[in-house]
Amino acid sequence: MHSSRLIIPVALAALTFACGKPPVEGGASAAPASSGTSAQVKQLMTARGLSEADVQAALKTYLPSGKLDEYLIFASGGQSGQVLVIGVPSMRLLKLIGVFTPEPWQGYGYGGLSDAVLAGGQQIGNKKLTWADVHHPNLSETKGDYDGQFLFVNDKANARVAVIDLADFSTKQIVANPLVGSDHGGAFVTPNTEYVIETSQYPAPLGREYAPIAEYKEKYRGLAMFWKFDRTKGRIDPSQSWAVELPPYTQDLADSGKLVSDGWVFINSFNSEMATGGILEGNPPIESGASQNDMDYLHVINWKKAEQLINAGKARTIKGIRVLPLEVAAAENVLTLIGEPKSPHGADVTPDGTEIVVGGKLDTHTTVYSFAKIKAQIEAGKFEGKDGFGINILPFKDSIRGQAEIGLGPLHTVFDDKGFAYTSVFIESVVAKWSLKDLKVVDKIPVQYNIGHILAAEGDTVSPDGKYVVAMNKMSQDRFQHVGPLYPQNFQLIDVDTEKMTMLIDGAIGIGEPHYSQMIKADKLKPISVYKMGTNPYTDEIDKFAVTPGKERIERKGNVVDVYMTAVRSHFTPDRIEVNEGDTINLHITSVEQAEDQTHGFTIDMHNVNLSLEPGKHENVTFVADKAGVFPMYCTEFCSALHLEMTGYLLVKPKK
Ligand code: K7E
Ligand code: CUA
Repeated sequence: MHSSRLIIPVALAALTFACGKPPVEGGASAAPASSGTSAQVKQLMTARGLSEADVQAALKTYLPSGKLDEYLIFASGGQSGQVLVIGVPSMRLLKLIGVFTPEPWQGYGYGGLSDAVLAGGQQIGNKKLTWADVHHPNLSETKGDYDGQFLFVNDKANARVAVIDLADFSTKQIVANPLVGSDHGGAFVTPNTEYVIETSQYPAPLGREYAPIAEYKEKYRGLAMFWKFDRTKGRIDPSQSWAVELPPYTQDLADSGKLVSDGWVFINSFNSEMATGGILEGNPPIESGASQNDMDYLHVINWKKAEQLINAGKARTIKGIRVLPLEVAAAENVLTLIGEPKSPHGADVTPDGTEIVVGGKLDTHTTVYSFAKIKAQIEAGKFEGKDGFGINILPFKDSIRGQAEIGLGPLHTVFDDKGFAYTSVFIESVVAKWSLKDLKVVDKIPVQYNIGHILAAEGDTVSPDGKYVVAMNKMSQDRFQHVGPLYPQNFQLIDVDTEKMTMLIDGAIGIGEPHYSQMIKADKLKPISVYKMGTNPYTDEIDKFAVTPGKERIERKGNVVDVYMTAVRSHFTPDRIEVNEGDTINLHITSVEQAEDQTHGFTIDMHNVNLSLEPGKHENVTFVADKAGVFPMYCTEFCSALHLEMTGYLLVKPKK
């Protein structure tokens, strides 16, 4: 229990300061206890049942109208296939970026240029993928620090990676991995974003081929994909990308080395038993088959060496991707293994790049591996043996600095600026703060409930900020109003600058299931406000069909009709399109607005076309007018007082 006398005046002092008066020296005793505000605030606290701690938390998270958040979280939207942008400390949802799933407000996947981006990842026959299981968003880095330019996310379900340009917060590219059927250790970047790393999860024959499950050990494989990122183009270049073949151990999470460990990648894994289930055939389920051994394997990849070998022609090309074969990776020590305690999850490199922290789902420890020890042993050829695939195994005891006793079910670890690590502890439902110096837990805070990932302000960079940690909780029973049997997930904002960690606020996430997020200082982002007139946002160039005011027209060649249209408050020109049933219509439409936040939308009745026309943006739409009739077109954004008048007709004359 806190003493109410002490803290209310502190809160009031802060309120007074916020109102423009100077803070009172001496805090508690000097606060204007008799002022009207004080009595009112006290009354309000009583009426709402708020403690002083609540008021402090409110003062730390409340943003008056017009005040901006200090940080932005880029959060996985989970099965929604999207990315959430959330402000900190307010925890307000600022945007939902359409990535793998069509998003109507942004006109993403509704007839315009974005359709080609979405189609980029649709690869199996005629099966159109319309969703994804987004796990890990990662911001682009320069020298190991977030640079605010790009965001990458992986789709675990279909093994794809997307590139989002933070100049306009929109998805520019989706690449599908032609070699594997699921991914997890992605989309992590190397410290200068040379590569976006995507490692597989469930082993399968490379190249998405068939092989009987009885041939698991011989034919099934894991993979570490290195997607080459071309920063000037802002796109992944598949032709320059390559991969390293891995044993079928069910690789899990990955992280890039940084600073001293730049050039290396670390991946944990959780099924060294190579269990394949077969419950009906009398075998144990995968979950127990995969938990027999006391140790699984941390995979250590020397990617700079792998890159040299690839360039030296040591690769085998599968489905157009150069793959460094397992035998070569093993023989050259591009890939080495180290034991890691039972069913690990999470592999996180410390900000100084010297250590790798691995959580042990079924172990109570996090294990801290020393990169210096790992490297020295690889160079000296000091191995304790080989696995069944001929890969050298480093001795566990000689590769670690130690283990931190964390609690039940440690998963992921993030870092602050003061030498502390924060680990999410799933079964115990806490965040454990521990010192990297002596590996001792110094504080724990309960979370509600069952935390998965955890994130910290700039927490994956070479220079974390401290300040905030967010617990990304899988369950939220009793935290929010009941909304049926599928509960919101709960992002809890935690202040880590206080002596003991303090809970600040619950953030209900109405889209699931988010896995990972990253938090960047907002002033590192430099998004544009308007596009240059006529810009095709997917080429970043002025579109060759861009329309300038006065040049609007309709051109007919046989049964192909090209419509050159502009949008400006509050009309489309032309506003009447007359065609014949069966005509193909190419609609070229440019927003000729240049004023900030003046967005128009464009839709045509019954044609499943919906565009977002931000100022300056150009869109091209092609469709067949296959049904005679009168179809209203209108603007879908309330753009002006005469927004409802921003309309017109598509008139399709019936065939005679
Ligand atoms: Cu732990 Cu996919 Cu990173 Cu979920 S993962 S929590
Ligand atoms: Cu333009 Cu409404």
